[in-house]
Amino acid sequence: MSTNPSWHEKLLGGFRRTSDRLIGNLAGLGGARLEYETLDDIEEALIASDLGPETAGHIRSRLAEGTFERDMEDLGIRLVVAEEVEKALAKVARPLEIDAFPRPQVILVIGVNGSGKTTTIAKLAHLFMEQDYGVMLAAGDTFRAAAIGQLATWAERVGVPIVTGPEGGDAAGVVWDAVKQATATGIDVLIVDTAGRLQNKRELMDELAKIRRVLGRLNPEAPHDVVLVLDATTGQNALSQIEVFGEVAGVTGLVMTKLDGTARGGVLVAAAERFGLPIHAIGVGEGMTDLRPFDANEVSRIIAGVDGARK
Ligand SMILES: Nc1nc2c(ncn2[C@@H]2O[C@H](COP(=O)(O)OP(=O)(O)OP(=O)(O)O)[C@@H](O)[C@H]2O)c(=O)[nH]1
Ligand SMILES: [Mg+2]
Repeated sequence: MSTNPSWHEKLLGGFRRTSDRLIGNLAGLGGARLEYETLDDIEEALIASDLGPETAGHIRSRLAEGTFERDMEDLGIRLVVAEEVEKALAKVARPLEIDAFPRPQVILVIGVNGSGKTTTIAKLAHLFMEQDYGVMLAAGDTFRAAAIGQLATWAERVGVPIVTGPEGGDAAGVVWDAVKQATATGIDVLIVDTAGRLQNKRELMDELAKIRRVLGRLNPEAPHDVVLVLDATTGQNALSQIEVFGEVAGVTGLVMTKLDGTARGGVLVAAAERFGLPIHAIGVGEGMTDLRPFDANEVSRIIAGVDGARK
C-alpha cells in the first residue's frame, strides 16, 4: 500500500494556514446573537484570512439576513463561508479545453522566476497525454542551459517531443521552429516555456511581444492561451503578479502551484473575485500527477474547515 499522501491530503496541507487562521479568527464569534460589531469582526477575520473583501462582504450580508439565522454557532458561520467561497470559485474553475482549429493549440506559459512554470508544463503535458492529445513542448526559456535541460528531462519522462534551441539563443526562433514542427506532425497542443529570469518589465515585455509576433505570423489565433503560473506560497504577492503580467502579456488564465506545504491558499479566492480570470488547474507537488482542475466544492469546504476529513 502506498504511503504517499493523497491529492486531498496534500490540498488540506496547502489550505491549512488559511483555514486555521479563519477558524481561529471566527472562534467564539458565533453562539451569541450576531450584533453589528460581531459582523464587523467576522468580516475583518475573513479578510485577514486572505479571502477578498467582496466574498467577505457577501458572507457578512448572508449572516446578517433574517433574525432566525442569527443564533449561529461557529460551525453554522463556517457553512455559510463554505457556500459563498464555493460560489466565488465555481465561477472561475475552468479546465483548459483543447479546441483550436487549425491545430496546434499554442499555450504560452509565463510567470516570475521560480513560480513553477517548467514543472507545471510537465504536469499539463501529462494531463493532455492522458486525454489522448498529441503534445509537444518548446523550450522558450533560452536564458540558462539548465532551464533547457530541465524541460528536456521532463519531456523524456512524460514521453513527448520537445523543440529546443541553443542557450542564449532567440526564444522567438525556438517558438517558430516548434510551431512548424507541431503543424507538420499533427500535434494538438504545443506548450511553450518562457523565461522568468528577465532583468526588468521592459525586457520581459519585449521578449513576450516578439514571441507573440512570431506566433501570429504562423497562426493569427496563436497563442490561444496565455497561462500565468502563480506560486501559492507568495500569498498576496500573487495578486500584483496577475496585474503586471496581465498588462505585459494579456493573461487568459491562471494555474496556481505549490498548494501543498506552506501555501496560503486563501489567495485563490481573492484572485478569483478580483480578476475573474479562469483558474485552469492547481498543483500540489513536484510529480507529474500533482496537477488537476480543481473542484470548487472540495476546496471551499477545506478553506472553511467543514471538510469531513478534518476535525
Ligand atoms: N511543493 C511544490 N513544489 C513545486 C511545485 N511546482 C514546482 N515546484 C518546485 O518549485 C521549484 C521551481 O519550479 P520550476 O518549475 O523550475 O519553476 P520555473 O517557474 O520554471 O522557474 P524558472 O525557470 O527558474 O523561472 C522546483 O524546485 C519545483 O520542483 C508544487 O506544486 N509544489
Ligand atoms: Mg523554468
